[in-house]
Amino acid sequence: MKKAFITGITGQDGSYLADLLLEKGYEVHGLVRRTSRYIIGSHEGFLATEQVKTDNLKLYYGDLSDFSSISRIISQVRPDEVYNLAAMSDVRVSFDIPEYTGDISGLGAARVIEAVRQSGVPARIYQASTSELYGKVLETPQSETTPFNPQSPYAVSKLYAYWMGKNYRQSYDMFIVNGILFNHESPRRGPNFVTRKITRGVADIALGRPRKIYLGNLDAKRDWGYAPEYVDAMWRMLQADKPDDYVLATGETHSIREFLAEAFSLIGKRWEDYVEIKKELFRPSEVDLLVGDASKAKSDLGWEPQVKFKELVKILLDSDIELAKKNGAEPL
Ligand code: NAP
Ligand code: F7E
Repeated sequence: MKKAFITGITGQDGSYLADLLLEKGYEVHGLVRRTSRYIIGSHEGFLATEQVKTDNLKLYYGDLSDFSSISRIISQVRPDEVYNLAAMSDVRVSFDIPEYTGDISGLGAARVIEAVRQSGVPARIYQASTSELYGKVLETPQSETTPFNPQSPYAVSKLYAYWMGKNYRQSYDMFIVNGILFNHESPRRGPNFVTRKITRGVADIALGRPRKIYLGNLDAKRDWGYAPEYVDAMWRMLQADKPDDYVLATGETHSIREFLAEAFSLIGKRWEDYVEIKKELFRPSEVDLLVGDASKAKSDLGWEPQVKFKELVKILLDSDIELAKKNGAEPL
């Protein structure tokens, strides 16, 4: 039975990846923090209070700031595959806590890779890289050969992690891949990211609750895909014959304004009647346009995303309407 170790297992991608690997018959080991949320998805209800063993899922307390915890778990578990998904992943917040962001999203990756190296365990490593590396883009669409131009402490810390992965691959012949993933969303997306922020608001409005949605820059464009499809490609990258870096994207780009228009059209209302722009929600430096070229992932990994923009908006909105019916109104 193959063993995988996932950091960030309580996040959007980690929870879908755990589902996928358990389905494939893996033994899954996950890193959780004392403050971590419940494990979501099909493992809903497993509280991270101690090392919980439920069939093939085992959780360990640790933190990407704590080398000893990562090193201990890797030496103990001896995983075949390590997925480093943990990060301080909020781009806007990274401007407020730049040092912490560097420690977790940058140095944290170095700690994981170095812990694997020191352990001598021949694990394959997936590093969660990001389209934010392209920043103010120098080429469109963006592919694996597009130069990076990061625009936030988050992106700069992820650039360090990206290069540490490449450096260890070259220096020590380790199997390390960088997945350069464009934005991907789902009902498990954190509520502060713009897609869920919008669909949670629209869900309340659909149910007749009084509501404004406060937003920043509506002109930014993103290439939004569906998270469950993206975690499948993470797994594919680690099954390849040789380690490499891959862009995952849909190849379509839409503005926040278009996302709003689509979500509101599904409930037959005008977004202009419900949205207020707040200066403080703009970022010190913005990433204006992202659109990815995932043809390398298609040719090497046989991966092609199926869920595109309109379907994605509907998936998020339907799920948030169901959630709003259950939970009542939530503050945005
Ligand atoms: P997410 O939902 O924000 O999840 C982040 C995970 O990191 C959570 O499990 C969180 O645990 C964990 N974490 C945060 N700080 C930690 C620390 N100090 N020590 C250990 N764990 C810590 O992120 P996601 O959307 O699933 O994304 C997964 C990864 O891909 C991240 O590295 C993100 O930067 C990157 N990425 C995401 C996208 C996207 O569009 N979603 C695109 C490209 C790259 P808690 O539950 O304890 O907070
Ligand atoms: O912002 C604009 C904002 O926070 C998207 C992370 O997973 O994907 C994510 O980063 C856009 C930006 O995602 C609000 O200015 C307007 O242009 O949903 P977001 P992100 O910054 O693209 C990348 C690939 C990652 O790697 C990251 O970890 O939407 N926007 N008004 C707003 N954004 C937010 N959050 N809130 C607003 O009110």
